[in-house]
Amino acid sequence: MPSRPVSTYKPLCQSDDKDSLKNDIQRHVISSLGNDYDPPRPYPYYKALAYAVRDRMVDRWIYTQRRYHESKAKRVYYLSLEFLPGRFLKNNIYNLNMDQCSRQAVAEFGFDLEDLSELEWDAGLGNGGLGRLASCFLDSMAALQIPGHGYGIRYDYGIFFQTLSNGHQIEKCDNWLRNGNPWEFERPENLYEVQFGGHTEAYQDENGKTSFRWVGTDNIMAMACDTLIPGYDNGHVINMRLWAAKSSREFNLEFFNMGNYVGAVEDRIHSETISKVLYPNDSVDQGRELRLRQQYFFVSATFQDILRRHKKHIACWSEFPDHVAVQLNDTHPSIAVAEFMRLLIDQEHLEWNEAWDVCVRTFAYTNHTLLPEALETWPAALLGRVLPRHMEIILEINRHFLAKVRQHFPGRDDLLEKLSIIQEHPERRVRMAHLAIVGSHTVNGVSALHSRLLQERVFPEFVELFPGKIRNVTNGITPRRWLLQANPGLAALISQHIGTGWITHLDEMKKLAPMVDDPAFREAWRKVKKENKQRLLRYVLRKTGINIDESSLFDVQVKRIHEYKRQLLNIIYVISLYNRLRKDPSSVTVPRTVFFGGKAAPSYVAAKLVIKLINSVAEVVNNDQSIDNKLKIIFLSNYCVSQAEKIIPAADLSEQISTAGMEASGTGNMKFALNGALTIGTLDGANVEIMEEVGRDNIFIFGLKAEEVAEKRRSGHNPWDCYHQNPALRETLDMIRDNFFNPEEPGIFQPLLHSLLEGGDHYMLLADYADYAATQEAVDKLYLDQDEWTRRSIINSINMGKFSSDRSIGDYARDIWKVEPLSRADFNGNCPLPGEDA
Ligand code: 26V
Repeated sequence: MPSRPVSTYKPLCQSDDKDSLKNDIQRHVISSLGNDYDPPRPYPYYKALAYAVRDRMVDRWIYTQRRYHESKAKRVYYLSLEFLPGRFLKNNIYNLNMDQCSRQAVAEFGFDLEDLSELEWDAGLGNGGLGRLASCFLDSMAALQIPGHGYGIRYDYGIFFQTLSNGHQIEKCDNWLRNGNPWEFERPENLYEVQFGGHTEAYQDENGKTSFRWVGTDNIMAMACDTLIPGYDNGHVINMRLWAAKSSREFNLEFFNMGNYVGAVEDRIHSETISKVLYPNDSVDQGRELRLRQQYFFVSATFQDILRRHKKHIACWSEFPDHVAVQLNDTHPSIAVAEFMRLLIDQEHLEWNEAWDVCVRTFAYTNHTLLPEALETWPAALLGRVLPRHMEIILEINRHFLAKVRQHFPGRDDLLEKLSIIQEHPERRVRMAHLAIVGSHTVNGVSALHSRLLQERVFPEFVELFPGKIRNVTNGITPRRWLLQANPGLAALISQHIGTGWITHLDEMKKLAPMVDDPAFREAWRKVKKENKQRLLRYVLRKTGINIDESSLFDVQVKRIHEYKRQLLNIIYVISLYNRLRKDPSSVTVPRTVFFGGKAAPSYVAAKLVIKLINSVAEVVNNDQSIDNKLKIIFLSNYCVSQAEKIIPAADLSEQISTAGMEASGTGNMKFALNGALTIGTLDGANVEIMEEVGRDNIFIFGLKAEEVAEKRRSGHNPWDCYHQNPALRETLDMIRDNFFNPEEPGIFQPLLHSLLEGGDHYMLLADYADYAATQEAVDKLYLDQDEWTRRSIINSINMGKFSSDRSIGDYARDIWKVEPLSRADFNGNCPLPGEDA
């Protein structure tokens, strides 16, 4: 091969000074957007700024990809059906360390960077924690200079847009690409064909060996759309490649020539539905064919892309796992195990055992939930119809696997049924978690407790069979978005005292420990919180027309609405507070504003009813003049990443109150504590580790522990006992029963009461109520001592080092992926020419 010519390319617009940025903004307004630059209008200037920022990432991105290529570094592929990046503008500006000059540049056009940033649509290609985790992880891979790639689907419609009508959730479609997306590069030249349906055929290859091919398929094209993810101030830019579905018929002239023009277009629309919409997947809604097609579509395109990139550089397949690590974000991409086996066997003609060894050494799988109803399974009939060859391969994987089980547990036929990848009853289904476990070298849970419960409760037989395979990597969040960018006041205060090292080494926040005893520092800390609260208050006034008392305790629960997350427990306590206020306003010493935010899956009836209840209670409470403005309830519609950035820095109290043993980790809990909120929470998920880091005295822990929940469920829990023993609770439940908050729609909340009292209180809400209420009183008591509250707020924030996603990614890189960061030296040199390796 001829060697590549030495690059003479010089960056076109790398200068990060204000004037060159201004110049580029104006150039883009004119030549990229075709607008008059005078008078400046906000939207074109937002977009032009985005283009000018993107210009400054492209060179570094090409350069980074070129370094990956030349250093032959091992790479990580993070496969996720969900990413929740939120808005990009400020994130990219901060990561490129361009905030000063960007602010100045737009100011000279008469704009405020914050206002321009608000014009960007929030990219919501995920449901909640799992998707946001994927985006935090990409930020950390870029920050740590780990050769990494994110792969997913470019949905036309992300998570639905939530509005409220008479207190009910209404879903609207999230047409996030309506005004175009200045951050992405569409690559119509970068297409792969993905097969569906058809059937399989056996044939004899040239050596007389029986091989299989998959024929008669319906094919769809996958088009790459790339978004650049810059690392923090390090010149490293990684790629998030999302696939958009395109019809293959578009390229088939014959189809048109047959005269069926309209039919061809219809067919094209049908093909392109594959990447139309993100599934709101956290309700029991399984077995949807389109969802399976989405999973395979994305996996197939991704593997074609990975193999294209690596095939020519490896001497033999057994060294492939030395170059490539693939992380499966939950079971959603786990069909990849069967797909990679298919490629190795049918196309590369490896022997089964050889292929299997390569496969297992390539994959690792992250489990994100213990809830049995949330573990994905596909009807075997459906999988066999959509992906016939994969079904055969899965059965073959299972045959080999069960042989191993028999060998390991002789005579234990009961275990075969438990461990099998195929569930036989009541219907034949493929258990994707089993496929992922068997097909991976490492499986991890996302907090210490979750990983232990996975080992002990969900997969004990797998632990015995594969000792050491199931491990823990505790989740984390990126301090760039969740502190530097979301809370500039606090970030500045911190940097003033300890410098800016914390931005990439969050552990350094501990250097602030001596400041806890400095009254002036505490005062400054309080001042920042106050300003953040004022900012949120203005937002709430704009959005809802409701006036909030800025000195009230801001008590916040924002997350998906789910029974196990127990927003219902929170609102029941709030009703009891209201009752106390009605009887005697002076009995409540701390005014509270209780914030709720979150979406319910559209088909999740109970969760939607909780939203309605919160809003009904809010309506009554917020309009009751007799309670001296001591309680307000705010349900903020359409909770999303950009709204989280406004809410979290303003919170005093963070509600993390899931039934112990049910929240795998939580990541909101980390964001709140990092921003100085105190947590009221159960010993669930990562709350346990947060308590360990901040100290038992600096967190409000209540309720049953995971083991106690299990024990109570076994021995029988009688919710009526709680009802009878607690007059305040009883009064509250009676009010709901008697339609106090919903005289116009009597009876609508009965299903909620029924699940608590008649349905056995599965989520232990009544069992935990008394302790929760008592702990809320301890919260009030502490809040009266503002100085002590602030002290604990600081202690929380400065001890969050462990929960940086840099630590999580460091753990994955070292223990699971075995990849090394590229050294800084790799990033000093000439900019390369754009190469074929992107
Ligand atoms: C899915 C389903 C589907 C069936 C009904 C119940 C149910 C409940 C939850 C889910 C979501 C499962 C995957 C998920 O989003 N897990 C979240 O992952 C976060 C990142 O690791 C973690 O912080 C959250 O605790 C975990 O719920």
